[in-house]
Amino acid sequence: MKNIPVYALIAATALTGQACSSRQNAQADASVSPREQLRSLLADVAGSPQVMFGHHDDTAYGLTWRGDPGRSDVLEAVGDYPAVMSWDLGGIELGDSVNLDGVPFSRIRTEAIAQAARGGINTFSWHPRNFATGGDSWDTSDSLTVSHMMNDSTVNASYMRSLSAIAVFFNSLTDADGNDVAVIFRPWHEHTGGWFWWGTPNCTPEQYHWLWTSAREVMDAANVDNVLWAYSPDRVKSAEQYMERYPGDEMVDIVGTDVYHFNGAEGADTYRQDASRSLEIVDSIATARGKIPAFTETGLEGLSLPGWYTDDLMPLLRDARVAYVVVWRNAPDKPGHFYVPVLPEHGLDAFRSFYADSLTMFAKDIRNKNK
Ligand code: BMA
Repeated sequence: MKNIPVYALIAATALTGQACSSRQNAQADASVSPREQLRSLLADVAGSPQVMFGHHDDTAYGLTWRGDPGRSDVLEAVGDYPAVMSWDLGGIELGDSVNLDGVPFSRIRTEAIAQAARGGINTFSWHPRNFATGGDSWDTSDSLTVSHMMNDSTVNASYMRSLSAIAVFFNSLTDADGNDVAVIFRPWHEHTGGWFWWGTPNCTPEQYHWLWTSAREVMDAANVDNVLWAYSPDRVKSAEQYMERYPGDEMVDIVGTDVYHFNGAEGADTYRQDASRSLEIVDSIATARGKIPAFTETGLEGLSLPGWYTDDLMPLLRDARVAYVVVWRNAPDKPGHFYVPVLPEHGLDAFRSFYADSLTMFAKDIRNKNK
């Protein structure tokens, strides 16, 4: 059992509905791959009243620091690391050594492996440049971007090289014993909005589908077998809208949604309504298709409402069926761009109550679950 990560001890009772305990399942089958162990952990938590808490770039930097070993704004606030850490691969397509937010890919690798060693989970998004224009993910100036990626051999080759670089990165995630570290990959996110070049107004459903299949084909050809794939549109109004560009059951393991809280107190009702509607849709689709539901991104930038974690987020999580929730980053170099409180006036007390509540799971809760 030495080589089995901590979540090996949990199996997929939620998805399979099997009667024996999850611990028995995994012990009976020591050959369960790290990816299936991760799926089992996620399914297990999704089927419970609890939710794992996640934070983007948690141990890479915080509001007032960058790169300090072992540091985390979440750890400093509540004495524990988040259960889920989110990272971004943007910049890997340029061959850069640091990502678009200045985090070295070598550091992301080390931190993701450290997070897995403490029993936690890692999820990766990708904000790639615009392959046709050389602009960033938010460059929507060329509505033929995906068409160029498909049909222009030079643009296509550069995209394929980027996918290969991602495959190399995922294949490099191994623990101290040489076992795969399984992670979540969440490409082409928030496509129901119009701000990214892969968003709904900027490419056709067929082109969006091709983005998924091409990514999947390159990963499969490179034998990447430590990845669960997450589909995460921005807020949606209906299941039809959610499914409009769904790449297919064979392509997706996790269904999620990204819904942010804008406009402070004035925006609270809209946030509650939009998030609960999107999360209900996620739940119904996860149930119908045997997928894992997740709240893949949320947050209130700058925490202008100090009670946000208990007053706004917690009620949503109590009603939703999700395995995890991720809040975005505490940027040291972008004033006001933070989502986890560091100072009391931004709601440290509420965040500590959120942590102490039996609803939420942080890193130690995953470890304790297996004792
Ligand atoms: C956005 C912002 C940007 C950042 C990007 C990728 O939401 O945080 O500053 O570059 O995510 O992390």
